[in-house]
Amino acid sequence: MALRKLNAPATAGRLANDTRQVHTVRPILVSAFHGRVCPLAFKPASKLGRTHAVAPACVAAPVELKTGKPRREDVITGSPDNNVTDYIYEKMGMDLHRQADHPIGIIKQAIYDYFESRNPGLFQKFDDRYPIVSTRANFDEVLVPADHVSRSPNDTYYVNANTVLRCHTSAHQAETLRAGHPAFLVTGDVYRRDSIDATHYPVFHQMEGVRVFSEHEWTAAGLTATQLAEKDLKGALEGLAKHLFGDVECRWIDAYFPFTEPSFELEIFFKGKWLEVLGCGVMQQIILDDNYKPGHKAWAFGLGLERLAMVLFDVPDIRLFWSNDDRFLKQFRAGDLSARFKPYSKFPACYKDMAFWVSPEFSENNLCELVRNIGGDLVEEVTCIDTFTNKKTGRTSNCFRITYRSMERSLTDEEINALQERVRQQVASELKVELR
Ligand code: FA5
Ligand code: MG
Repeated sequence: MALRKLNAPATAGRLANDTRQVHTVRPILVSAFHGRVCPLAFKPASKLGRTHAVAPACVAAPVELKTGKPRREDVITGSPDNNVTDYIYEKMGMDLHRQADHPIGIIKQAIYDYFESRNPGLFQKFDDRYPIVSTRANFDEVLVPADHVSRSPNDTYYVNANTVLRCHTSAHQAETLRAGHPAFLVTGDVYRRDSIDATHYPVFHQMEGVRVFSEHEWTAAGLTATQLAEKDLKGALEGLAKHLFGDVECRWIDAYFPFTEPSFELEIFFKGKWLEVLGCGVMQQIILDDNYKPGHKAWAFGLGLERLAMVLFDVPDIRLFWSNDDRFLKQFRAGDLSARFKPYSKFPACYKDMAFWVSPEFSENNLCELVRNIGGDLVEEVTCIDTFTNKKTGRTSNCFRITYRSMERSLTDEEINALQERVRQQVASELKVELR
């Protein structure tokens, strides 16, 4: 992942991984600052502030209750801003999180059960919110600044200029608070143009959690409002990690999100690397004041359900969750957290390298999108393995390695060569780069 977000401003790069300081303890550790950034954790140069009109305070507003698979013409609209592909549309409405025997459905239920046992009856649960939302809900109402990288069509799927496929379940925070709920869990499919590897997929599932406190609660605890929210948040999530994983090695990382302060990410040590599984923090006061009632405090989190399911069930590649293969699906059963994925066989990978002179318009996300549209789930990883700038001409060359591998069968050379040839042709014609 070293070159993720090639296009992001230097301050937002993921390249600072090795400079971060983290303190690690078992089973959970609390940490210090690190410079790593994810799409929603990009800190703009401008100071956080209220840069957008947000909804006026109101007590109860109806929540959009459309459900089911959206119609194709409501997603692939012909608008000049539309950048959703059929590959993405096909994934909509599959609702893996609502399938009781699917690992994503199992982990959702396990998290529900945990919160139910910790605070019986407290959390309202929603798992059928429509995934097509306004830019206002997805960004403005959670204070995402106008110049934030996550708003770019390079990162987000736009249905039209004012409507997106939600890129996080935080899109439902404000409306659910306005409906008057003091504690809730919202689960759904979310969509992002992103890099390609074993832990990133353009469609995945998140669960948003929010809990509001009132003044008597922090007074009774002898804490400030923020202290109580932070303490309860970390206690809840550390308890969740223990409930799901037992003695797994975890650490807290200080983070940045526009909608929380302070903010944290939780990472779990999985297959030799730290894997980020969630973002969270103390909700920005203005979101609560505008959408709930003044005089309260809240925490919020957003969990990546695939990431948690990978750790719990020992699933090595995120593409497996979309498999129709019974050899995968039959390994899991509702309520059974003890299943561990047994690979049916590891098919060989095939690597294809491709070098080109980039142009200012080039982005890794555009490349990944193009490769995914041609190769579908046969694409395991796209990674930049070399980059250099010619001193004389000032031109920069990138070499990307595309790894093809099926989870289900062996691939033939002819098949891969044909795919790679289409990739090369489209890269040259659509990405404004010059193949070398
Ligand atoms: C968010 O989406 C914030 N909305 C989370 C949040 C909510 C923070 C409430 C504070 C308060 P982030 O972009 O880091 O943050 O994504 C959250 C989680 O989604 C990640 O930790 C990871 O588990 C998962 N995730 C992100 N991108 C992908 C991807 N491409 N594939 C699979 N999982 C992903
Ligand atoms: Mg993150």
